[in-house]
Parts: sequence; structure tokens; C-alpha cells
Amino acid sequence: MKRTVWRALGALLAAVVLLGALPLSAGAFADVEAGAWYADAINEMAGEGYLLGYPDGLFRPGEAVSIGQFLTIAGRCAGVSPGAGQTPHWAAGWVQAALDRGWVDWDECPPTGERFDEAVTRQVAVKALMRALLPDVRGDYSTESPKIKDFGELDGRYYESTFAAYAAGVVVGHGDGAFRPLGHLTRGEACLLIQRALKLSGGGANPPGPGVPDVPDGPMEAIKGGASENGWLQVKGTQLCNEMGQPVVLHGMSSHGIQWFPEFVGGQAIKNTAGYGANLFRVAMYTAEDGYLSQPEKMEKRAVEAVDAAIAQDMYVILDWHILFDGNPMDHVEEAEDFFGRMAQRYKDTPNVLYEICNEPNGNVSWQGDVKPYAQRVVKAIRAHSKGLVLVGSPTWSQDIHLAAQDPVEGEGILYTLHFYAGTHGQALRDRIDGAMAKGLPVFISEWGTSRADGSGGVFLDEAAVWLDFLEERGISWANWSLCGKNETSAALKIGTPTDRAWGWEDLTESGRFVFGRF
Ligand code: DCB
Repeated sequence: MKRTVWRALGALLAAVVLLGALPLSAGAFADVEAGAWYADAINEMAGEGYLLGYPDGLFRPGEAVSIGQFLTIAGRCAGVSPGAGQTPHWAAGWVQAALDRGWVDWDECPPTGERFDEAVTRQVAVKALMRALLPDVRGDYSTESPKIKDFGELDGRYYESTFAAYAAGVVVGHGDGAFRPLGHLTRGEACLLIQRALKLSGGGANPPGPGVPDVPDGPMEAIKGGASENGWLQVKGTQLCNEMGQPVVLHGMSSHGIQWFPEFVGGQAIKNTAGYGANLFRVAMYTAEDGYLSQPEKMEKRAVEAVDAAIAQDMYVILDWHILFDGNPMDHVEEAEDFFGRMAQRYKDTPNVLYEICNEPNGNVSWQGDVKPYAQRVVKAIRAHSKGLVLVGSPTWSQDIHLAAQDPVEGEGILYTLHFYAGTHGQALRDRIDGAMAKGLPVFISEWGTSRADGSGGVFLDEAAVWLDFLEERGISWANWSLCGKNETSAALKIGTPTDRAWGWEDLTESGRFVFGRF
């Protein structure tokens, strides 16, 4: 037994030495002071992607760690994927993964969610951790129990895992020798325990990268930046603002064509993007290519279901009239007036919905002769019922915002879309945005991709990063093409990824990881 402890200490020492040799970054969190006893563990684990902290950039090391948080981090360290969560809670998939593997039992943490935010007891945390990372370690009663001063308080159910934790050196006990099985752990302490177990397990070589933040501000029904927080959106100058007039930025995924990928506009798929921090979703309802024009009832029903699924997650949602092969929106202006009139009526009391009236005009089409007059008519149809924002495209696949800037559409609550693909479009188009904004045009990136303009090639992540930094500086919102598992580089999911469960990092493509990491 002494041996095991020495080995554990040795591993820890090696880790400390290794850490010392690394250029220690400034530290990931403002409230984790360098030199604090838990700082190295937190910084190292955050650096490897196991910890994400709170969305406000703090870690809150002194706060009690919840069951949901603890199981999420343990799951990431064990390299498992989240399971099919039974509630919309952000941790549901991770708790399910722990339940499926017997790291915790139903009575310790029911999958129904009501206890996910409760502080975890030390005995449950240690059991889950040992089962997740060091399932083969054993400690014997006669050696380990004397180390635990308050052994009498330990429920027999936790003997095996607690002895194992002492034997391995994962738990070294308080100065007074007590384990406090029913006490709680701070987030800082939890981090130290998990890191010890992770190192002893030989893990840590293949970290998962950033995933679902372990501790969003609240349950996903009230995601950060969602509609319940921001209400009706409005435009002030060139800036998108919330109902109170404060700037807001929306980030999220665009669907692919809903006629081809219905499973990616189901409730679970949309919820998964919210779980990674998206507060926006775009429903791309193609008009041509077997879309709305050839099967209007079916496509409208599907679009409405997708919009409702996004609303259920408190997200903003773009209803996109996805013209593409039909390059001139005027060709079907009556259908568009009819459709958007009905939708605006349906969602007249719902601040979540934005209306994108023509995805990408292209071909032989002009701003003044076609797109603007089309927009005037459809805006009128929408405004008869709703004050929801309207997004207007422009010729050349929604790149000609300079033409719109010279001659904008009349009315309130209108933004102009610009679409770019990082492998095709660069500085010239960014300059065009600055030029249009200088003329007072509000810009919205309702579609962009990490690929070339044909949806494949690359991916071009360096170029995409330049683009996103540019947009962030200007407070411009965006949706990324696209949420599907098609065999093209712009797709966010790997081919064949199931859509009925949460997605782990390993489900995402290179593009998906980059984009989800930026929500
Ligand atoms: C846009 C469209 C979008 C298209 C992507 C990528 O088109 F809004 O529908 O998506 O950008 O090209 C692609 C899918 C393919 C699908 C194809 C046809 O990724 O899986 O087969 O639509 O439905 C653009 C944007 C920009 C430019 C050209 C296109 N451009 N385009 O700058 O030349 O030709 O579709």
C-alpha cells in the first residue's frame, strides 16, 4: 500500500515538475489567482480543454461543485460521449453517460434533472471519479479504514470506492484526517481530485478540446443572450439591439436544406447547438430543388416545426426563403408574400423570429430592378402583422450590399445580409462591409462557411478566424453553413452522426469544432 501512495506522489511530483517546465499561460480565469493551491490544476486542465468555466470568464473556485458539473468534467476526462439526456438541462447528456456506465446510481442523481444543480457529496463524487477513471484500483479495509478518522460516518455503499481513492492517493484526507463523506467539494478542490485521478489513469494525452461549457449561467431554457432575456430585437444605427436598446450579437448554425436533412432540424439537434452556446438558428427552406415551390405544405410544416423547436430553446430563429437556383426573387414574389404574411401572423407575438426574405439573388438580377422592389412588397406583407426583423439579400449571392447601401429599402427593422465563404472571399468583401456600414447600413451575416463558396474545399480556418474577429469587433451577428453530416467540408457534423442525442467534440468535423468553439 505504501508503494501505491509513493507511486501516486511520484506521479504528482512529476506533474508538478512538468508543469513548472511549461510556459505557464497567464491563467484562463480572472478569479483563479496564480499561487492559489488549486491554481495549477485548474489552469492545466483548462488548457487541455477539460474545463471551460462560466460563460462570463470566471471559474468560481470557491463555489460548491454541482453533481452536473462534476459528472460533466469526469465524463470529458474519461473520453466518453454524452448520452441521450432526458431533460433540456445542459448537463443531461453527461449525467446520462455516467448513469449508463454505473458511475452513479439513479437515487444519487436521477436523470430527470431535479438534482443536477445540487452540490455533490464527497462520497458520491469520489465513487463516480474512481469508477470513471480508475475502475481497476482497489484498497483494502484493514489498510485504508484507519486513515479515515470519521470512518463511522461513511455508508458501507461507498467503502469500495473510498478505499480505492485513498489507496491510489486520489484522496489524501484533511489535515484532521476526516473524509467528511456527506460534505461538499469546492470547484477548486474537485479540480485537484479529478486531475490526480486523470494523471494516475494515464489519461490527459488526448484531451477532448472545448465542448459544452460545464457551467452555463442556467438551464438551457434560458440560454445566455436568448429571447427571454432580450425580447424584441431592433436596429439602432447599424447595430442590432435588444428591446431595451442594448447591443446584442447572435451566433448560431444554419440548417442545410430542410428538404434533405430533416433530422438536423429536430428538437435534439437544435438543442445541441444551444448547448454549445448558440443563441441563433437558421431554418434554410429552399424554394427550388424539391423545396417549398414543389411541395409547399410539407415544407411549411417542417419549417414551422423547426422554428418552434428553436423557440423552445429560447433561441432567435431565422426563417430563410432559400432562393438559389431560382436566382431572381421576383419570379415568385406572390408565393413569398403569401408565405411570409402567414408566418408573420403566426408569430406576431413571438419576438424570436427573424424573416430572411431572399437567401441569395444571383444571375441576371439587379438591386434596383428586382431585389429592392421585391423586398418592399414582402416587407409590407410582414409588417401587416409583425414588427419582427427582416433580413434582405442582394445580387451576387448576397454580396452586393454596396448597392443596397446606396438605395436601401424603406421601413424599420431591416438588416442586410452578406454571405461569405472563407476559402473564396476575403478582404475585399470585408472592406465592402465597412463601406456599407459607414453609409449607415446594418449588416447581418445570415450565412457563412469555412469552406470555398461551393460548400467544400479547405477548411480555411485561418481565414475564417480573421473573418470572425472582424465581425466580433463590429458587433455583427452570424449563422454558419451548415448543421448536417453531408460529405462536404462546410458540414459541422461527421457523416452518420446520430441526431437523437447530445454531441461530443468527437462528433464534430474540423469546421464544426471551430465554429462551435466560437459561439
Ligand atoms: C450558397 C447557398 C447555399 C450553398 C452554399 C455553398 O451558395 F446559399 O445553399 O450550399 O452557399 O455553396 C450548397 C450546399 C450543397 C448543395 C448546394 C446546392 O453546401 O450541399 O448541393 O448548396 O443546393 C453560393 C454562395 C456563394 C457563391 C456561390 C454559391 N459564390 N452557389 O460566391 O460563387 O453557387 O451555390
